Amino acid sequence: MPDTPMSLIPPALPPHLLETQLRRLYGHSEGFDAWFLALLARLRDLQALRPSTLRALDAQRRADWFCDQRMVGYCAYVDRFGGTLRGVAERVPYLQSLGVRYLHLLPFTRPRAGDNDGGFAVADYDDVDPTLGNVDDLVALCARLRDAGISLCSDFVLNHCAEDHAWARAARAGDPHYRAYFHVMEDAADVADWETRLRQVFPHTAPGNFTHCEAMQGWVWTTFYPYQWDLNWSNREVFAEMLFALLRAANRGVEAFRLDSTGFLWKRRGTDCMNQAETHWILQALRAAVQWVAPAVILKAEAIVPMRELPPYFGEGEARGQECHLAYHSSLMTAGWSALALGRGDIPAAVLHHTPALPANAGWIQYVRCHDDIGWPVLAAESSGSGRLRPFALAAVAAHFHGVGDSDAEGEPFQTAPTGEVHGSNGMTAALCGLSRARRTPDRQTALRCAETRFLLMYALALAAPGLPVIYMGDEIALDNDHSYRSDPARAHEGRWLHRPLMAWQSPSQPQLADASASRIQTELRTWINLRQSLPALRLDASCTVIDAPTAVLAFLRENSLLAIFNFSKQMVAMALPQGTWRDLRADALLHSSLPLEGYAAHWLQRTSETPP
Ligand code: OTU
Repeated sequence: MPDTPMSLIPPALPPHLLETQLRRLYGHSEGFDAWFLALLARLRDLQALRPSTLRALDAQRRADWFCDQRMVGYCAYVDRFGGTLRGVAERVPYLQSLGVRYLHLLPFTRPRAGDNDGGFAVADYDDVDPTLGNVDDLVALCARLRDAGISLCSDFVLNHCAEDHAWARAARAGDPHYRAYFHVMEDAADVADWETRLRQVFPHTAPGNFTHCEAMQGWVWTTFYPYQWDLNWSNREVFAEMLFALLRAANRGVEAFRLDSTGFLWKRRGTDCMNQAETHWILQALRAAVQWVAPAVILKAEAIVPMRELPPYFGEGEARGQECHLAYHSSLMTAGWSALALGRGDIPAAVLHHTPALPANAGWIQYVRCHDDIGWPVLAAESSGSGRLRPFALAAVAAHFHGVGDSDAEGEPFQTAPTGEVHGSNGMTAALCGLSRARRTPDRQTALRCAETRFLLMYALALAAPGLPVIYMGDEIALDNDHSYRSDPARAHEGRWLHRPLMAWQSPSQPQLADASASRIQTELRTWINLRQSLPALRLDASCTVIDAPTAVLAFLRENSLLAIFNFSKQMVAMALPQGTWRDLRADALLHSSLPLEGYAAHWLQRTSETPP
């Protein structure tokens, strides 16, 4: 268990990394000292403006507040979950009944008019999407959630803003100050040179990383969609503007920020511009400022990169533990799905075994699905095999979830690149686990039970793995894919809307259940969540040790007392148990020496003694 963490009451001065890292980034720029002192003054203003209720939270909150095993997350679009921010507030009792204590609402800031990548093209960081409510509604929702013991996590889209953001409009109007907020190439050869090393995020719907803009008399850097203009973080004004925007949101009551597309921030010629050292200096400076002004607030890196590239996002060396508090373990998520497709528990076992140790008061986000595709390339290194892990084909995994061959999955490919290498897969958990297909199968009881077992296996893994587990909206009632986007001209091009269904409600506290499967999944998931919340061995930062198991099985010990076992094959497999006596926490049975695992079974066993009876 971590030592009693230090108090969060802000010290008289900001953590030294604020100045150290800002000097490394911008110290060469003209007038840096005066700029830095002015920045400190603005930060003190934001400290003074921080509401007393939030300062009380700062004072009482421990540095490890988010590490408790009772922290279970939920991720949802405001409009698809509650219609508006007020609708979300009305459904807080429902979230409480699910055991949720961390709510990630997808972007609710004012987005670009028209297509806006689900809100990830931000036109105003300080305003709320008028279709969802207003700033007062946001402040009220944060207070309502706080009273209910739920912490709001908000996206902070810091790599880019919308092309109709005031900064971009001013730049297009010829203002040189704001033109410098963006990366503008005036020469096609320059663009071609940069492109040679850059990755393609949307090779199918938005190929290339630059968009020509007549008004800008050049090409603007657009890693994502053409209307998402990458911000120039080598410009200290961008740092200041974005820091102040984040802290103003923190002073409205946001307690966690999902730093979107964090890996892309710093552009360096001759590289893929991913995960650059300067990106970490930026994040460490942001962390230092946040810790000074709003110490109760945490930062979550959204860096969908192989897990070996993730430790720097928590801070290394002199900055160890001084960058982000959380990061998505997308490698374990994709490894779980790979295991399900191939019947190989050894794949997530290898990923868990090689998961890097993290600083104190820092951890992973564990998840099954989210609003994005499953991005298979994060597992490229593991798929080529290493040590005892036999190679596996990510293309075969993706094909399984696209329903190829005898698969009963109903996922769909996302952004298949022209070169054909596997990119991503879309689909709700129900569709990927075969439950959608089973629901339409005549003699469906067997198919339903098998699909439901696979579904629950995936969530029992996310709930037991080291980290903070986040449930994706609709999974808790086994919602299917939503195909309606195909007939919506504004969304038809964007396959990820397949797994962004609307929640239907009987009442604000009870969603509409589609069928008996939805009811069984709802009941079973709540049982696993309640179980997790009673087990200190499942704290985010509790140890995790993978133990030997048959190839089809993943088994790991948490704090040497909670043994989680998952059979990723359809066949029965016998699992030899470590010495001792174990209580199966679902079957409430005492076990020792071995456990027969049904197909796709998940078991959590608690050690009752070190010695067999
Ligand atoms: C993030 O995506 C968001 O989660 C996506 O919903 C946005 O489209 C995107 O940024 C632009 O804001 O940045 O670290 O499906 O997984 O683009 C990787 C592709 C990201 C996303 C990827 C991800």
